[in-house]
Amino acid sequence: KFLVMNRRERTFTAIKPDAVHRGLVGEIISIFERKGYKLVGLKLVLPDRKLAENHYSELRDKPFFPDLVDFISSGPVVAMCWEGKDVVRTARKLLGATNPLESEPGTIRGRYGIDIGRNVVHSSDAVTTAEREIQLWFTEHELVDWDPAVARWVY
Ligand code: 3AN
Repeated sequence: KFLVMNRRERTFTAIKPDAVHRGLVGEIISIFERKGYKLVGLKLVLPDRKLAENHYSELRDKPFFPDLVDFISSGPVVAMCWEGKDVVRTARKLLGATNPLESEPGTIRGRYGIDIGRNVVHSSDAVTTAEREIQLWFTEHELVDWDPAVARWVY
């Protein structure tokens, strides 16, 4: 039972405005697809300040909070929900460290990010955070519960 639950773990991942502006959307989605995760939610959003403030509410006392809210609501964001075994923690590994001096070259941030405030992608930092963020960004009917095993046209 645990294994079944675990395989169906979900996370919220977002491609930030800097990456959308730079044309990195396909590249980033591809990394998650090829890793083996299942895409269950996907949309392009222009977040308003309320959504941005809510998303980063845990950082509201940080000095960079106003800049962070300005940035994330400054352009399109690709909101995604990915599903799979241990996806919350593994997605964070694919992203790499927040600080560009610490993100390994093989990671998304290590490959594409220079600035801590413009760091290309976001992904939930824990299962409980993921639940909150998925609810914040998606309605229930926007999440598609499809089964890759029923694709009979894949030989
Ligand atoms: P992560 O995005 O890796 O979970 P958090 O949650 O600590 O990191 O920070 C959220 C976002 O806030 C980061 N993605 C980054 O864009 C921004 N941020 C974090 N630390 C700083 C900082 N020292 N200066 C400017 N922006 C920051």
